[in-house]
Amino acid sequence: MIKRRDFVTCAGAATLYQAASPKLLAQTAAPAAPPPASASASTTMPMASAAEAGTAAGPADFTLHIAPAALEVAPSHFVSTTAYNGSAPGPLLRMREGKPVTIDVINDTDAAELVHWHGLYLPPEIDGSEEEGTPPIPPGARRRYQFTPRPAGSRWYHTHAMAVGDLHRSTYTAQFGFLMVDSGSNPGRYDQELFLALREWEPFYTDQPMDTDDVDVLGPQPERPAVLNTSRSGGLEANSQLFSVNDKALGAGEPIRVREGTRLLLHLLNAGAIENRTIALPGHEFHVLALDGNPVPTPRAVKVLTLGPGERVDAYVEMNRPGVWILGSTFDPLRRAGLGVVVEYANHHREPRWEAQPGEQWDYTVFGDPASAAPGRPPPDHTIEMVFEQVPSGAGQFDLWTVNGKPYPHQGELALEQGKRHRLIFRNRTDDSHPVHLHRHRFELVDVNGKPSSGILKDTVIVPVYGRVTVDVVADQPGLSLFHCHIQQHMDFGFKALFRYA
Ligand SMILES: [Cu+2]
Repeated sequence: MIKRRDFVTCAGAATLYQAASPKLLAQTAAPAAPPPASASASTTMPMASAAEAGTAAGPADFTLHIAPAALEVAPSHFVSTTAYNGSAPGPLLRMREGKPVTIDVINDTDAAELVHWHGLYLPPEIDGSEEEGTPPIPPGARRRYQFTPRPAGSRWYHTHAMAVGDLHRSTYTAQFGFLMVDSGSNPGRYDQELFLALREWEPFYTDQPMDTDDVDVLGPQPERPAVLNTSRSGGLEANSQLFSVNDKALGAGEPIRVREGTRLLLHLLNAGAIENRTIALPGHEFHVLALDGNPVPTPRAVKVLTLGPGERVDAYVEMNRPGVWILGSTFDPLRRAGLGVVVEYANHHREPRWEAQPGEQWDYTVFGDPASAAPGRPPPDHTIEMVFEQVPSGAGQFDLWTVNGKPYPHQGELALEQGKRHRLIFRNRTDDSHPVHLHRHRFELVDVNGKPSSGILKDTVIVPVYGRVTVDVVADQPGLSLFHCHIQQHMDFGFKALFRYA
């Protein structure tokens, strides 16, 4: 399939690995666990808003400085961006479920910013969405957030500013980081823990047809219209030619160093703004434990993982195939353009090896309850249909994206009833797949393109090309909640809706 997304110019990029300097940077290889103390704050600056100000003026548990940064993503190739504390990802915010935390955020940029705490149950005033009523942090200001983290699991934080036509803003920048909410329960045995974010850099707009690694075009496409509207040509789309895991393109950083017989626990995140990514580690399997930080009913091993922007996968890997391997994109042009990291067994030194991964496709439903064991699910109290459509060039240079026929804002028609079970039916009538995210809630997958599912809880789900995904959400978080596609350009041009409690 040819689309404008995910085109990669191979010229130059193919040599990225070979050209990589042996410079050692520990970002990728070290178990990333900066202790809270390393991020403690001065409290001398005035609070930006009394509303969020803590009652005590003590030090924060964590401090995030939003500021311009230059990241050396490939050897001598610096990316000018905006980051948290100068790094990508920003500091790991590790906290305990139910134990209150204080986070100071200082905006050292010249634009208003918002930090969204993705996957947490937080009040709308601090969730980090302006649409919900969170106040932006003005340029030069500091704001203190205090909350009690829950639920436990792999969460993350990122900017929720709008980019609109500006590729130097919002999730196109390096403003993202991991946020782990630990519970008292035993996470299982592992020897090494890694936090790996998939990223693209230096995005640009293009109107040229491009190759794509979208595999879900092979799906059943239950929402494909009988007659496709091809009367207008599409608008510009964001794309990239430089990719990385964390802040290093493949070969540019230290390898992940492992020993045979150990177990590697991976916390994976697609922190990109543009497209779903599919990755593999040849010779090894990912034992998937959790999706979007929520333990799955049926943990199992798979050869490939697909993550839409905003999604997380927690999986362990048994290190039992000694050698030097590439953990990276299954789409050759993306991997050659940096989307990967080298995994090196002790005492093994040779060119990193990649092998194609034919035949396996990502399927959420394999991690659900087996039908025989599925607990009875109560019928929904309400059903809400959400139809996603695209208006080619409907926003000037860009396409417009609509939910139920209208771009954001809507007239308050998406109402939730407190305590009730709502069945949301996502109908994707476009030839893009959309990772849609609901703030402040988790939903249960009920059906993915005709495959029933039970017991999988998520906050972001890919609705495939011309596909249909049904989820149940129990309305237990009063207040406005934003729903949107996590592809930045789609969100910027209409693909948003607010849920309110009736
Ligand atoms: Cu989208």
